[in-house]
Amino acid sequence: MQQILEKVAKEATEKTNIKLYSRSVERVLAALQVTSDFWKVVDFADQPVPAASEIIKELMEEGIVKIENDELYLTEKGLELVKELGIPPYIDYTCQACEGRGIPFYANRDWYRTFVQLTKNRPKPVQEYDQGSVTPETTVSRVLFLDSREDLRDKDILVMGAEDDLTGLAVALTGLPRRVLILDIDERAIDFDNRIFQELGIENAEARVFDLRNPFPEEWIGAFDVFITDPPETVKAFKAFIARGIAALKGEGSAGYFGLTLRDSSINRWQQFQRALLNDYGMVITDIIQDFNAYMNWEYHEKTRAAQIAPVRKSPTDIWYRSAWYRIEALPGFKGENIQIKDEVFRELYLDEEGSTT
Ligand code: SPD
Repeated sequence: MQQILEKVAKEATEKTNIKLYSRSVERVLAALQVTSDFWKVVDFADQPVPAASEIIKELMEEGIVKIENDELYLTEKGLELVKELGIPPYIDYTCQACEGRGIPFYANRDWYRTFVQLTKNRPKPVQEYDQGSVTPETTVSRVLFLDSREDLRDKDILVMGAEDDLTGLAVALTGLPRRVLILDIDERAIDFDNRIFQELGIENAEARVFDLRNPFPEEWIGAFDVFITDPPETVKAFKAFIARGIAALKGEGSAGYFGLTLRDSSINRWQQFQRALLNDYGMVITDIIQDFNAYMNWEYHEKTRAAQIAPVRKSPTDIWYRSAWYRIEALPGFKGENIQIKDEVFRELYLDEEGSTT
């Protein structure tokens, strides 16, 4: 029986070019015992979409899973398999009050109310820039988290991309940092922020259109206490966003915050990034809060590779895309990279064999 898991993992690895293990198949089988929704299987099993999809297709070949009316079910053989191998159903003990973040977004009701009120007419996420905004509860929790790590008050803060989440705006609205600089390629997000700063007379925050594939000008290097970003999980984006963010940090004790997901990348990619953070950039990872960031579904889903390769045609109906929130801190000898990411097809920043939701 155990050999079936190994066989499925091997075949799925070959077809997706993503390294998968028996454990990956077990995670999918655990999820399938509590949901028939493919997108929830991806969520519960913490597998990249192409991996979850291929594992399910292989399990169907083996007669372990079936699809009825676009819903996934374990067959008799599948039920016997999970029983025999002792694979328990997925269990969710997530704290309902803080949604698993360890920080309740309502700890500062004023920040939450102000943010929700001011962002009612926020721009809609677009596929071109891999946008998919986090919930307002997530954005405000990011600010609370910063504050609880002493990375907010009187700090110079750089927000790099992902401003469809409006994290830079939420940070600036507290009035607590010394300076906030928001960079994003999307003019709509930048105009939205600057309009609010003007209306409210916020003078220490500024939003600028900037393509993060380009190097920072000298005056931004070593100029910030904190950077915040939420890049795609490709190696190119890691360099453009996170390595560049590290280059913008002032010194030891300066911190970086970013999201990494397991929906568009695998744990192998995480290992690669974590090694680079520690060995190449001299940073320490102080926090990883799994599923801290919850993303609202995006309207362009049907046009994505994720939708095309899914074993079902049904679109997600509920939140299923989440990412972990990382905090890293600079140690003596740290160094970032401020290189030009050029001559790349723009979509290569967002898509590779593991990523599929752009
Ligand atoms: N395309 C779907 C939305 C993806 C949003 N980006 C998440 C990046 C996580 N680091």
